[in-house]
Amino acid sequence: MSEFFKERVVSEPVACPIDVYDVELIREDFPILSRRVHGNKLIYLDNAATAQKPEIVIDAVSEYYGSQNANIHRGVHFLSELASGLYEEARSKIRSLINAKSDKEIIFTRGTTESINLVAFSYGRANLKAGDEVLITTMEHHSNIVPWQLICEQTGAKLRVAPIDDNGDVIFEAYQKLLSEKTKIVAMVHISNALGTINPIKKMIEAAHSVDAAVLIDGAQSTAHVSIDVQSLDCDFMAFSGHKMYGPTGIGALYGKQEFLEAMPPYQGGGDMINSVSFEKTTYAELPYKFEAGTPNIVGAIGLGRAIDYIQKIGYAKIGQHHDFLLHYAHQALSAIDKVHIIGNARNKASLVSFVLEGIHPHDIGTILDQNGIAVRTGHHCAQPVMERFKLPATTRASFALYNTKEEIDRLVEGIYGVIKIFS
Ligand code: C6P
Repeated sequence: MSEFFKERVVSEPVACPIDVYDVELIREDFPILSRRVHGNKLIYLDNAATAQKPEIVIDAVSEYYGSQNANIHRGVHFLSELASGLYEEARSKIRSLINAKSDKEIIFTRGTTESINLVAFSYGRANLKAGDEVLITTMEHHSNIVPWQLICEQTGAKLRVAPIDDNGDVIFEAYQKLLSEKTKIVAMVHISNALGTINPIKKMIEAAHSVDAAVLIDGAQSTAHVSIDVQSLDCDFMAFSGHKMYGPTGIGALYGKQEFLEAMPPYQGGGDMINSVSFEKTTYAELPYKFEAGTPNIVGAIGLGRAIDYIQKIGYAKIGQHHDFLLHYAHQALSAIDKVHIIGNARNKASLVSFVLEGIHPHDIGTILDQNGIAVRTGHHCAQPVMERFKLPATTRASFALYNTKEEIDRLVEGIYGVIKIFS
């Protein structure tokens, strides 16, 4: 058995965080949670892949198409102005959520993946050259690896990778050692989707800035879990997705410091991103429109704005406490099962648990759990280097949201005992 399969010490009397709100009331806001799957009550524990949507988000989408639909920034007619206003209001909600200085610093994108590609292909292409380095960590999602590989191939820059330890924490001293005057960009995940690790990004950003590297934070898993203040973090870019924070799919945002975005060339060309076009010379629109070519996902942005309202109504403090409660309960319950090994025991963890069950492939676990109505993710979680680091082909991952309950974790545990029985 590998070194990192050391059992987490569960017998220690750890104070269990207490639950802070009436989760049953919250669940009423999510219509999908009352559906059945294969004849069983749905237990949705795949929130790191995408979260379910509260009624107010679903209503926003239907209201938009039912009574507000028009293209934005193009017409002087009533509906166009209405839709433009709602779209821009959503931008302001994002600005306020992450405490950016100005709406100009919020670019709507399809999500985290597109936001990172925007930075790689605009900022990266303009600023990297042979001999430069881009630093990432071992726990990155493919979305924060492949764009950098592509841009390194094009510019001759080199991709460096900061290692992680057996608990799933970045080895800070090794990270620091990799930083040098060659490091031009540091791109790192805030919360790992495969391990749950919450990285100490403020300290890591400070270290990156000490060598004058620009820093991009992959915040895909952050905005559903923790309050973000980009000014206090002092990151240069942050990418995130709406669908993981109870908003629609196909919408997300890139935060960029205004001075960075001003200096960057456009990422795509088309309508709405120009000031004037002629065959001789085209000039670009001001921020944020310079980076929003073509008709955007208007309804997605409006839905995301509503999701932000929803999160803020509950508040990150309460959400965080509920998540801690679920994480703690799940860790205790899962590690008490013989032959279950939790992968990822970082000092600071978000509410997800990746685990393996000796001798049983995660896909078999996922398929059997599904028959019981339990949705978990199995596989490499688009983080193959993490699997390689732990010498595993895959894990099973249960990821919790603000509507999950302790009873659902009990059902997961029962389901796992059922899997063990089938295979024994
Ligand atoms: N992780 C998961 O099941 P998009 O697909 O662009 O919304 O997000 C990409 C992404 C980037 N970074 C991290 C840390 C992520 O977790 C994700 C998406 C999902 O874990 C789908 S692979």
